[in-house]
Amino acid sequence: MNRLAIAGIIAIIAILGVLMLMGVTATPTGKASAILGRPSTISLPPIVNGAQEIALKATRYGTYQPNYLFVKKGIPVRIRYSADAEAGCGREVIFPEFRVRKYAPTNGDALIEFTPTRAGRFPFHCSMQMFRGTIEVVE
Ligand SMILES: [Cu+2]
Repeated sequence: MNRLAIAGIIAIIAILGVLMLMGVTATPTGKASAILGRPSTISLPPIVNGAQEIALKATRYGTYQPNYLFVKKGIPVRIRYSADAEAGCGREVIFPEFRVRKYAPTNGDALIEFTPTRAGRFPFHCSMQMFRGTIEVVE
């Protein structure tokens, strides 16, 4: 092997090392990471009547509030889903991983219920993927 090839391999290993330190390839842990929009600390929702209860809202600004959710694997999740009057297409939310598609009513909440069975980060979004969020299931 010539020197150039060896230098190239060393550079690749160094880049991979940096990416790992940044958490780019990390699996869910409590550590800070470079995942876009991911809070650096995991905060799990309170358990109400046996389910992890979360209030999720589609805002008039084109965002879900909050847009990053943590839940624990194996415990039912109950999301109370609402939307601002001007939320437009964000009134609808889809969680592909959990086969959920719901519309927030004009007044009050839609109930979304599922039990996460595997750890990982899963997207949720409106039908056109303009409103976006992530639900992270931790062990
Ligand atoms: Cu949309």
